[in-house]
Order: sequence, then structure tokens, then C-alpha cells
Amino acid sequence: MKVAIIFGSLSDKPVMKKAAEVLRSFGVDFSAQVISAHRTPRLLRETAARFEAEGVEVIIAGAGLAAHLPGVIASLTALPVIGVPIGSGGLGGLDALFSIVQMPRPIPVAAVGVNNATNAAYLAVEMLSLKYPELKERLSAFRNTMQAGFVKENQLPDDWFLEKG
Ligand code: RP5
Repeated sequence: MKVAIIFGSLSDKPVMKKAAEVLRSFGVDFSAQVISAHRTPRLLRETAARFEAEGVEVIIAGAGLAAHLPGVIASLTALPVIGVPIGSGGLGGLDALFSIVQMPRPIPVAAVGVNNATNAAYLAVEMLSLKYPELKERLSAFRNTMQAGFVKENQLPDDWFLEKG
């Protein structure tokens, strides 16, 4: 199983490293590369072909501003692409969100929330768990632990409405 993480600039790294952390916690192999649709278009084309040759199964692509990287790589391969809108620039990521979520048919890009590279990785894990039973088990164990932790940490005392603050 393999995920390729790409992002448009080194300035996206603080957001995109969250995807790497989640994939690593699930033991999913991944590669990471800075590549730009408008600054390195030829390299992007070659990279899409290489991903297919290497057996990459899901691509996570982060970009800010006009954010065409996820859509362009989606046009160059039939591998599923999860786009992460990055909140760089004056519009706080709304520009990137719209670019990614409004992909014209028939080239879809799955979109997560602005800067939510964490969810992009969880979605990639869910996709891969359809094929890899051991990953499905890890995901199920993670969900059970998360749920139990949530219940434990979110108990309301009887007099919760009398507390100050
Ligand atoms: C996009 O433009 C990148 O994904 C980044 O979010 C944004 C700004 O890039 P830099 O000018 O910081 O390289 O291509």
C-alpha cells in the first residue's frame, strides 16, 4: 500500500506534515515531494506517470491560492486524488477550497477542509482499508479507542450548568 503526498511549495510543509504523521501512525508507506503545477508542469506530468509505475494507490495533494495542483494531477492519472486546500494568501484558504471542491466533471478531486491534511490522511487510510484487511483492523481499533476516549473525556457532572465559566 502506498500514498504519495505532494504539495505546491515548501511553505505548505507545516500543514502537510500532519498527513504524514497520520499515515505513519497507521504504518502506511508514503512518499512526499514538493511539486508545482504552474512552476514545474513538465515534472508534474512525469511524476504522475511515475506514481502509476511505482504502484501508488492514493495521492494527497495540498496547495494554496488558485490551488490547481490537485486538479491537474487528477487529470494526468486515474488514481484517486484527495485535495487539501491550504490557507495561504489573503483569502484564508477559501480560494483554494473553491478551486479544489469545484473541479469540473469528469475529473473529481476529493476535498477536505482548509488545512485539514489530517483528514486527508484518514480518508486515504479508509480507501486503502477496502483492499488491505490488516489496515482495516488497525482503523477499526483506532476508531474504538478514539470513541472510548471521547466518552471518557466528555462526561458532564450533574451540576454542570451551575459551574462558572
Ligand atoms: C501554491 O501557492 C502553494 O501551494 C502555496 O500554498 C502558495 C504560495 O506558494 P509560495 O509563494 O509560498 O511558494 O502554489
